[in-house]
Amino acid sequence: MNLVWQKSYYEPDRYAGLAYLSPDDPYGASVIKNNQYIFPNGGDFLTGELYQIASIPGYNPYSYNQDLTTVMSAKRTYLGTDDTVEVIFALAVSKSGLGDLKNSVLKAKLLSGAAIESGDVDGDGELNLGDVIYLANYYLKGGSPPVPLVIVGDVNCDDEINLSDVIYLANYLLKSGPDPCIH
Ligand SMILES: [Ca+2]
Ligand SMILES: [Ca+2]
Repeated sequence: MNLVWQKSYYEPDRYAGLAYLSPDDPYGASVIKNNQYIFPNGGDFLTGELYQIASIPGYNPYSYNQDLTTVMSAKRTYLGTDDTVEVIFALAVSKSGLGDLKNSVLKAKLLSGAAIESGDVDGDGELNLGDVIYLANYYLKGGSPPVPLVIVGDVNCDDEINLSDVIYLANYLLKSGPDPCIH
């Protein structure tokens, strides 16, 4: 997930995040100090300053607790005169912790129509046997549904969630079976 987030200093469970959803990976993201980049200039960047920040590839966090701004930049795209490009970002806030923030971003991703990977049904960011057990519990024992939306449990993309998904996921993890599908 291409997500940059900031955590409230005063409210530990309060988060705000910026995610780049499509068309591909972002070029870079930086967290910058407001009192250095914004306020001294009357609420605006100096000429070339924003370009300089946005030209740094990768994630460049600034982790000191103070007033901060997040800048995220896309890869360079070359367009003809009649071309259009659709770029989708998501802004999310949460008062219930980082997991809730990530789930909100994934929901936004689904709603935007962007591709979403299946398989991490417990939403912990990893694909492992815990997901097989979680999915089996959901289907067989009425356990908690896959998060953030049930669709991530349909790992073979046949529009149903049933025992074949549990087996498919187990095969992938234990027997090098095919990858969980992308919706
Ligand atoms: Ca997982
Ligand atoms: Ca299925």
